[in-house]
Amino acid sequence: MGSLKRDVRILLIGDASVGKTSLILSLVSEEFAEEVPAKAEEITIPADVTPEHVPTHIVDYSAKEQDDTMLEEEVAKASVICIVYSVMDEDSIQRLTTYWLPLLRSLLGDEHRTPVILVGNKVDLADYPTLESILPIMNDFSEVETCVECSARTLKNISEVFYYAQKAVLHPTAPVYNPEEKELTPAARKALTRIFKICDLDNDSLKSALEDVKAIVSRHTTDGIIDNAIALKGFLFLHTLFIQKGRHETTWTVLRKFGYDDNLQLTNDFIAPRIHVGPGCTTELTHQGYQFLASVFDKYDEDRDGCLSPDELQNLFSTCPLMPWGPDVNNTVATNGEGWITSPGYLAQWTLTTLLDVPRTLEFLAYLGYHYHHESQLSAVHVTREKKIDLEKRQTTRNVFRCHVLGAKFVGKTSFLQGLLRRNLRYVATLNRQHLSNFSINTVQVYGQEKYLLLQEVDVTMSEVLTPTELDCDVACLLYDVTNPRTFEFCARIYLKHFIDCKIPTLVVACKAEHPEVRQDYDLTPAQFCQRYRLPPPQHFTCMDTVNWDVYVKLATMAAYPNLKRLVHMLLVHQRPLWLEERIRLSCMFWLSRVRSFLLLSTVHFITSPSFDLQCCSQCLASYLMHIRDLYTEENKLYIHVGLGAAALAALSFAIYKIVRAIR
Ligand SMILES: Nc1nc2c(ncn2[C@@H]2O[C@H](COP(=O)(O)OP(=O)(O)OP(=O)(O)O)[C@@H](O)[C@H]2O)c(=O)[nH]1
Ligand SMILES: [Mg+2]
Repeated sequence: MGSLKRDVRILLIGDASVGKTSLILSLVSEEFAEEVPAKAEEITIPADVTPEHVPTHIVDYSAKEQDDTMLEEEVAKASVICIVYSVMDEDSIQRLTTYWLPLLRSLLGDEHRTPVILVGNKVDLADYPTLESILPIMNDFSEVETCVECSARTLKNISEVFYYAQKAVLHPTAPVYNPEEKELTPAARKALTRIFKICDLDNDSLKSALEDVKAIVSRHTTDGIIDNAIALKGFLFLHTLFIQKGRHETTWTVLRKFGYDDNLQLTNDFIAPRIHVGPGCTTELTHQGYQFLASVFDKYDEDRDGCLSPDELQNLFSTCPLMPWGPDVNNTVATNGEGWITSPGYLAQWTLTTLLDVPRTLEFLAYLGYHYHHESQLSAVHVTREKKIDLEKRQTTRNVFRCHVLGAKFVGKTSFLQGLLRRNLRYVATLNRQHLSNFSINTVQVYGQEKYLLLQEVDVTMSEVLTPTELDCDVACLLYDVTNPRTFEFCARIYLKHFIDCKIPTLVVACKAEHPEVRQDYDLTPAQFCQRYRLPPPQHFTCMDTVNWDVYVKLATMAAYPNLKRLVHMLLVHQRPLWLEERIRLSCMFWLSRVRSFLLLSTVHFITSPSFDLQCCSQCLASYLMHIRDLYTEENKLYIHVGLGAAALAALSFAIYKIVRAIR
């Protein structure tokens, strides 16, 4: 990412006989040739032998062999132009300003950006300094990057000419420095300010700068050093100094590292690296991505209250050209009582952006300075494997699940979405309706693991037609209102039209469940409907005072384990609290591992010992029983009995095996 890898094309123009061809041939053969052709062939110097490590083409021009159109073409193709004059030929010096520089402006435009170098040749013939008459030209023609004197005969400064030419292309002055004002251009100030903010990791200026650098800054600026650290003003001063001392490459190396091109715009490669997301795959943040974004949060949460006040949020995005989030973000993720985004809410919002619009996440990671610590933003994003494979393998590594929420008008979709942010009706009533969002996202525990559940309100109340994108979710949630008899029919129709044949798990939710349920105007009651179509029974939901959080856990569980439909269904039918499901799973795992180790021990023992070793076996059994005694509580009784039964059965099988072997 350091410097731009591209070709440099150096064109030499100037009056006849000033020594253009000789200069080129002297550079190539490292000796002066008395006889030279009118025009040298184009020369390409491979990257590894040039000082800046870029392939360089050197192109000669001769009026004897080329007409104006050919010159025009070459000028257009050149990345830098050397106008050669002879220090001994006053005419050739005059013609720099009367002919050559105006010609370039007429061909390339008055404000052209092709750097020009004035090259005074045949300095071996002059015994007095000649540059004085040339330097003022630089003030009148800002495109002139530098002047250099040389001799093709003595080889003096020959390689410097080409080095300056390369440098003028790779580290041009015009975009970063205004020589008339003797200061950085506004674009350079803006870019360097952004870089300063990114490098200032703890938001208290650059403390670690070298002491002598700080000394220089403090000598030349009033508040360049604050609290023994380089402040923004000092940082900008340092770069002005680098450019004034001809060390443009220092400033440009910094700018390139942070993604800037020659026009001080962030390059496309930098903000939009290619990422391939195949069909059925999703995008999630990696651990590195979360870590980086969390560190940005910590840096800007200046009062350490775990929330971003509007000012802190503004500062956080001050290195970006625009705010990525609108006012609706406060109703999409968790906030504090004042509506300020909390740290988990902030990470949830990035999770949402990464899932729905990964190019935007990549772009903002670049603006926020992800490259300062990592090679590319791609390491912050993970493309999940196809959902089809997850279903085949019956397990998923995904952490973010999409749930589409559908329901007739006024059934309570918005409140259901807000409930995921643990907001009750009273709180929702205080919100500005215009800032409400169609999304909400929060973390939910699924079998002890933290997963993101993203709810999206899909508005199909009029058409009842779902597009493939509207169907693209991990779980569907159909809402009806227990107080309105005409709301369940919508759920039933949507289910029968769209979800009955697809593999998306579906949950019917009865909203406003604090009220008594009225009979729905539909052939079947919601419970009968769910039973007929083998759906989990309708889940009652209210967010009047406290929110029924269980529903979200169920949705996330169904999304995470779509192929365990029956199990989830069974658990939901019996309305067991979730801790019990967790307990069953953990207990099963525990007892399985116990039985397995017992079996292993017994097997090893039975197979290796020729005779039955009572002592060893009883030791093994004793330790096993000790475990059981510790765990034998009222709650665990059932599972222990099952475990013991399994172990006994296993032991019996081995005994039979042993006996059969002994008989044979
Ligand atoms: N003393 C001295 N003579 C030089 C130097 N460079 C070139 N010459 C001589 O100047 C004359 C012109 O050199 P060229 O290299 O042919 O000049 P050019 O600019 O290519 O000329 P055109 O192709 O006609 O435009 C030749 O006689 C060279 O030997 C130099 O550094 N010192
Ligand atoms: Mg020539």
